[in-house]
Amino acid sequence: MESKIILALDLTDYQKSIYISKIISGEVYAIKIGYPLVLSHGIRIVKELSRYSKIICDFKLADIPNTNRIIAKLAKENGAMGIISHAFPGSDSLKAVIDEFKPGDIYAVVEMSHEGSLEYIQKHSMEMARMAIDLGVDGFIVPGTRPERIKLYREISGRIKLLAPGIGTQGGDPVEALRAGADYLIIGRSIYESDNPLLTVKKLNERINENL
Ligand code: BMP
Repeated sequence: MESKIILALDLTDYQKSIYISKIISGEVYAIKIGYPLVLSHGIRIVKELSRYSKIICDFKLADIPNTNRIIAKLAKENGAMGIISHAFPGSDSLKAVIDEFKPGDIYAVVEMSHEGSLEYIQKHSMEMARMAIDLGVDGFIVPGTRPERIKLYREISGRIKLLAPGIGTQGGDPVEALRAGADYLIIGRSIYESDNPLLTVKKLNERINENL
């Protein structure tokens, strides 16, 4: 069975990121990389790691359409399979990412896993989700820390994939998030900071397969 796990590789260490990507790639659906790695080693790290795994660029794009487009192009040219964009800057900004990055997968952040997400983002999350569906995104980032919210997104999302971060270190439970309707779990520290990341991922995959 295909793994439900997307590894969040929030590292700055080059050797460690290559090592973990190599050993873990066969056990995860994809690897998500973001500013920690790209600011440390440049956009070429996307190309390098895409030798081992599908890469999702977590750039949380939140700019005017033109700037979003330039960044999405860089991710695409360097071999990213997916890109994460914020939805809150509005439909024109998100559409620019979609137009540039297709046929790659575009995932829109509609709600976040941390407490601060309740202050502003959550208040408009359903409107943002509907806008993103209309524009044709492939998936949403939804809070793995709030399974009851994942259920709501599942109800309105149809074919749209739900990717849930916040599992493990932030308190979310993998099985609960998947039962609530998540398609994939984004997991970082509880894997790459563990003593044996490969064993940790294997055990997580086993637990998921046994409980779904
Ligand atoms: P960790 O499992 O170490 O908490 O990592 C979670 C990953 O998911 C991080 O890369 C974080 O930036 C990202 N993320 C999140 O935790 N919550 C969100 O709402 C959106 C995210 O992209």
